[in-house]
Amino acid sequence: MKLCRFKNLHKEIHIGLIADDSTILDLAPAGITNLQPLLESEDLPAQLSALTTQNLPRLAFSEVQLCAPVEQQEVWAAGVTYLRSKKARMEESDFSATAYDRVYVAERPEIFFKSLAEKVVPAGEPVGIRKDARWSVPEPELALVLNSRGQVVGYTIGNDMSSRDIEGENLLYLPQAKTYHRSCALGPCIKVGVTEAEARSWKIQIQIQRNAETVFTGETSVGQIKRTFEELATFLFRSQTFPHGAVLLTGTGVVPPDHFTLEENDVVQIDISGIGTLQNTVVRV
Ligand code: DO4
Ligand code: MG
Repeated sequence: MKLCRFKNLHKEIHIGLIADDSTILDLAPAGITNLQPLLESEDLPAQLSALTTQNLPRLAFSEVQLCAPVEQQEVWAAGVTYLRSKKARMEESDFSATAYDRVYVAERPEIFFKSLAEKVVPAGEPVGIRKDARWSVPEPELALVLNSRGQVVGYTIGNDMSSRDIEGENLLYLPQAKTYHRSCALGPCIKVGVTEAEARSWKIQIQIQRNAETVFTGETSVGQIKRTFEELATFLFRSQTFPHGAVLLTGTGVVPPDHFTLEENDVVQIDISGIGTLQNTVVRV
């Protein structure tokens, strides 16, 4: 089952349950006006199944505008969780190579703050590349949706937009390389009722188009992530509280070749087999 946030024709934000490829069930008449109480539910799949038996209004996708599937959750990101990411970072910077090498095998994962919910870019809106960066890439990542108890209650697609030249120059510049205007996209929906084992069989694919031509494609599998979801969530929640829950990006396993940088108007499409498609154009910010 897939949950989404959407704006209706009156520009009101509602919560929906995606019924099929073309229809959304509007949960507002069932008294559900926010995601958070649902995500805190002890048995979300059962609650959603019960909702499907109600006679709720059905809306066509063409009648709605999807919003990012976050309300007040902070968005965090794990890094260097795939071997491919470790190798790419070590090549990118002599200065930081040892740090990336060590964190890949360390007990404590790399976890960094990525975005406030209100700054998250939804599917269909532009993601940003920094004006002062020369080497910008998308990072297609599975994102864990966590409730306030640190439990994985769903999954969405994340794009951890990054400035590799800034990150490579000095590790202390990581927050500037990772967290800037329009640097985090999430969407299009939250897939619920899926075990970690099932999610690990999903494929992550990315395609970048420039002037209607494909300039990069890449693919990995969620199963290539070195750490378990529970391990990542447990570290995020250590000595920290998230009363609204949190979203945690799980790292990238797809890295374009070193000569590749994103340009304005490129179209980035990320597909995760169990979730759907997150597509955004690129704007310089
Ligand atoms: O420290 C670098 C960031 C790594 C990252 O974002 C990733 O591996 O996805
Ligand atoms: Mg990343």
